[in-house]
Formats: sequence, C-alpha cells, structure tokens
Amino acid sequence: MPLSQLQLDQFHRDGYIIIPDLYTAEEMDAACEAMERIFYQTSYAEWIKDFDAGKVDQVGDGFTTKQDEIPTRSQFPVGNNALDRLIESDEYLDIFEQCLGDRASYCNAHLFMRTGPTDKRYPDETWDGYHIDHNTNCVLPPSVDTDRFSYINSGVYLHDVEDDGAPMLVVPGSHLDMSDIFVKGYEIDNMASVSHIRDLRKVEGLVEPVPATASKGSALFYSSYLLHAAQPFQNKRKQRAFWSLSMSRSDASAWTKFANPFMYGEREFMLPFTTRTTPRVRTLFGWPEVGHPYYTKQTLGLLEQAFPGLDTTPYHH
Ligand SMILES: O=C(O)CCC(=O)C(=O)O
Ligand SMILES: [Fe+2]
Repeated sequence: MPLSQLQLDQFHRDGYIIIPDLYTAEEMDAACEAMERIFYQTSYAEWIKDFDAGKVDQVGDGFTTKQDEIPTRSQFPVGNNALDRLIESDEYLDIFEQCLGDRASYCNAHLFMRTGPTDKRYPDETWDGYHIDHNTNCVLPPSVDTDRFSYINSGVYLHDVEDDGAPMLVVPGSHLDMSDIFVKGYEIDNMASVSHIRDLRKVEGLVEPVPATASKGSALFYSSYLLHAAQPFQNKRKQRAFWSLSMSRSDASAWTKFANPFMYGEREFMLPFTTRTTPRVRTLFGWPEVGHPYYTKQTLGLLEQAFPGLDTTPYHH
C-alpha cells in the first residue's frame, strides 16, 4: 500500500495530503521545461527578460477550458510526453484510488500556470475567495456523505513551492462540514456562488488556513469539498507550475464528469495517447479492465484496426 493507514487517516481527517518525492527531479525538470514552452514559447528565464524589457505582456494560466488565452494546448493530453506521462505513475494512481476508496475514473487534467509578474488570480482580501472546486466536474451540491460524493483533485509540483511562491491556502477538515456550511451560508447570505463563500470570517468552527507548500516532485491530493483560496505571490519574480488531475470514484462517475475526451478535435490528441498508454490508464477513461469478457480474439483484432500500433498483448487471455 503506497499510503500508510496513518496517512490515509490524515487525508480523511484534513481533506488533503501532500506526498513528497512521487516523481524525480529529472522528471519534473523535463515536465517544467515542456510546460514553460507551452506557455511562454521559451523558458521562464528568457520570458521574464523579455517581460522586463517590455517586449511581452500577459500570459494565460491555462486553467480549465480557457484554451484561447495561450497559443498552445493546456488540456490533457497536451501532446508532450514529459507532461502526459505523469498520469501513468502506478504509485500516483494507487494513492488516488486509496483516497477515493474505489477504482478511479478520469474527470479532467490540465496545466495550471501562475506567472508572478502578471498574475491576477487571487482575491483582494484575506477572507475573500474561499471556495470548493467540486462544481468543476459535478453539478450536485455537497452531501454530508463526503467520502461517497466528493472527488479528488491533485496537483503535481513541477518545482519547489515555498511561502513566497503563492502556495494554495487550504482549510484543514472543512471538507467534512461543507454541506452544513453551505446550508448556513445560504441562510446568512454568505454564498457568493454555488461554490464560493463570500466572507470566511462568517463561517464558524473552521481552523486557520494552511499554505500548501511542497518540494519539487510532490503531489497534493485534496477533496473536491475542501475549502481553499489562492493568494498573491509575495515574490512576483516567481512562477508556479502545476500539472493537475481530477478523478472521481468509479461509482460516482455517472454524475461526476468534465467533458467527453473523445469528441471532435479532442480525438486528435486523445487517440494517439490512448494507443500508446497503459491498460490501467485506459481504464481511467472507461475502457474495460484487462480480463474483461469484452476482450476476445475478434474485438482485439478490431481494436488493432481502430488503433494502429496498439499493443493488445496485455488483453489476451
Ligand atoms: O491558485 C491557487 O492557489 C488556487 C486556485 C484555485 O483554487 C482555483 O482556481 O480554483
Ligand atoms: Fe479552487
């Protein structure tokens, strides 16, 4: 088991856990370099020189569906293996499934960049901007049964994120009370949206927010019911580069979704990735598992036609 019982208990108690050294420094440097090229078309070091010289201005953050803000693709799979392969770590997937308590089902993954010099992705006040991310992949408001109905978001740290590098602020344990907090929030007019609290000071019984600092190669796993907020960069020369993935329990996948990655232009990215990835990762995207009765000599032959280059040997039984 990749997480000890103590760590798993900690995840359930706090609603998040940071696991160091899931990826090597070499893997992270390659991923970060690829991510910088996607956002800046060059390295961050070169970009900031141009920025200082007044030659470039705003860059997008690649967040969720705002594809048009950056010239190249930020949604998974981005078509660069130094980034796309991060989903194939068995240790990472095992932790997801341990925390979910079920087989994992993919919701969405994307690159999330915050660039200190131009970043505006933070609230003006320290009590402002607290929210849960649940609504990104699910329209159902929080239930008191957190384990069954929340899903998990994760961020892989492509470099160290220290206190001055805008670590996310998380409210430990808030995920367990989110349904009640929302009920109360509507009663006292403290809901800014279906997922945003207007004023954190008006929510009773919470502990102080904690910055999710971590070293290069760590991953943060946090409940989709966990209250959190962005903060400004104390050091505006820094960037913050995350590779992020959200997955739900398989038995919640009917109502916890993002988009169909096999539609329209997505196919151009998804089909090559599906062809070359592992059976385990294909299963995250809804393929029947190895050993499933779907896989016969006949269907495997057809799959080889449909996915030229697909290695079907793991599915022969
Ligand atoms: O950037 C951060 O630290 C948090 C961002 C966030 O919570 C969001 O955009 O949903
Ligand atoms: Fe968020």
